[in-house]
Amino acid sequence: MTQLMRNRIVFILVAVGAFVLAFGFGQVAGHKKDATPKDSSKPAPTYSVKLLDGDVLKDKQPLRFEVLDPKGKVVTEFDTVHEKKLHLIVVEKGDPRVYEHVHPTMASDGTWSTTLELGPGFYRLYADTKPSGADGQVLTADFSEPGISAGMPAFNVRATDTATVDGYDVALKADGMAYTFTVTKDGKPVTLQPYLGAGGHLVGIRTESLDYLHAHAMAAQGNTVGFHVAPGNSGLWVLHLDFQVDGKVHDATFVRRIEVDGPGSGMGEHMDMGDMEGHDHH
Ligand SMILES: [Cu+2]
Repeated sequence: MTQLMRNRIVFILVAVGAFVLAFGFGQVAGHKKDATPKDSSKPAPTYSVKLLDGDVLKDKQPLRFEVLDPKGKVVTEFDTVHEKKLHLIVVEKGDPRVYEHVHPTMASDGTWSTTLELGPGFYRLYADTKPSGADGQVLTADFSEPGISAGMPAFNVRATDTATVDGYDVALKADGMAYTFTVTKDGKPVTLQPYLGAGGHLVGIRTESLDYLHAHAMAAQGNTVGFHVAPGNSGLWVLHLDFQVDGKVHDATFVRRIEVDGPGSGMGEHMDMGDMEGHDHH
């Protein structure tokens, strides 16, 4: 089998997986379950993301979008949360280990834009933002980048408790929902720096349903940073630890099977626990 054929097969598998995700789980991921059923069968209008160049992104074309309020009006006023007005997380839908966390810029008319370093694939974006006067929002949209995938290694469904990124070794110790990460380089502890107003950021994406969680660490202690995670649903989660050393941000990726007691909330949570840095949203 030629490399090209292999790549094509990988791409087809990714495509099939993404369609299964889109149609099989889209309903679950797209709507927050309502705790108190209302008379109306229609969901209340909410904030949304509108992609401005369609849902197919070609050749490193910038991603451009607007945030619309429940009436469909473009939002131009946002509160700063963790030093940014909007945090954009992008994952590959079939393999959430493929991940970007960027901070798009907004033009005065409310057009957000950013470049992404993605290859061909099927993606979900999470715009983590707080329109002024509204609650914090995690808004999602899907897009794809056409072409032949370079071919990711097979998805490793075994839980991992170590990760290596850019020469840094990161070890995870989980005690219930308390997750502690320790970062070393060449066997020696490093000094973690605050990143975007926290000791570290932890983004979790549940495979299949693509639930989202974002936790902020307490201030890092030397080379150790701790989180309390609160996933809404049991399942296989991909965790991305964003940490900063010597002015550079790194992403350590873990796969964890997380069991949650009782019925899940359905959507994961944006949580902000034990945050010891001062923030303007408090
Ligand atoms: Cu961010």
